[in-house]
Amino acid sequence: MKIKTVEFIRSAPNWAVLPKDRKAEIAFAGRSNVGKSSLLNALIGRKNLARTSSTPGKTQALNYYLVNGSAGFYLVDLPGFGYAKVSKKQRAEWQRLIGRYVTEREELRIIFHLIDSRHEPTRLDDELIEILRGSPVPRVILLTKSDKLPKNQQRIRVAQVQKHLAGVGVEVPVVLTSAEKKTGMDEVWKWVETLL
Ligand SMILES: Nc1nc2c(ncn2[C@@H]2O[C@H](COP(=O)(O)OP(=O)(O)OP(=O)(O)O)[C@@H](O)[C@H]2O)c(=O)[nH]1
Ligand SMILES: [Mg+2]
Repeated sequence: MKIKTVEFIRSAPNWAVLPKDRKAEIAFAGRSNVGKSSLLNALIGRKNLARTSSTPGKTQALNYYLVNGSAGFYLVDLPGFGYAKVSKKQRAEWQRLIGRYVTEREELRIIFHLIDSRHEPTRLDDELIEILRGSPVPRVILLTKSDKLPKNQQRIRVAQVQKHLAGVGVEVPVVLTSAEKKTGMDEVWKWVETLL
């Protein structure tokens, strides 16, 4: 994928303000702090275009980044799924927006579901797996922060997650990534090219 330009377009806190220009969209979903914004930055080779933070809850709306201008497509950075430190009402609203987005958004071509490579999928990961099961859009699981995992653990972790998914009857590709070390970026772009 040749990336000529990337620009931040808008931060959309609700359905009504999603872009209306019908460009293809690629979404990054996952629980708060899993590394969605960092991965997006690593993919486009920019340090901090998508704002990241060691404190969960940094991304608080659907953030749209336009790649390659008017003939291009959007990368969409989603708010952390199930982020606990906002009000119950706010959390429910985001959850509903994310749920509606992944099931109804016609422009959506791929959903990357990010899961921390260091741990077994959590309850929140499972909740998102269930929501995504209702989506017609192809999805790929990206295991994040693999640089924090000893080398000999990395393959084992991929296999464990695949087994976990098989256990709940979900069959999707699993890719090991690190935004820090840029691991897996070519493979992620390959999925984008295949499904766009
Ligand atoms: N070692 C390592 N740390 C990472 C990696 N990716 C992200 N992090 C760190 O994890 C923390 C969270 O990263 P973000 O990219 O802000 O996570 P997010 O999923 O966008 O979080 P929210 O916006 O709160 O939902 C930051 O401190 C990052 O530096 C990685 O590949 N390796
Ligand atoms: Mg973020």
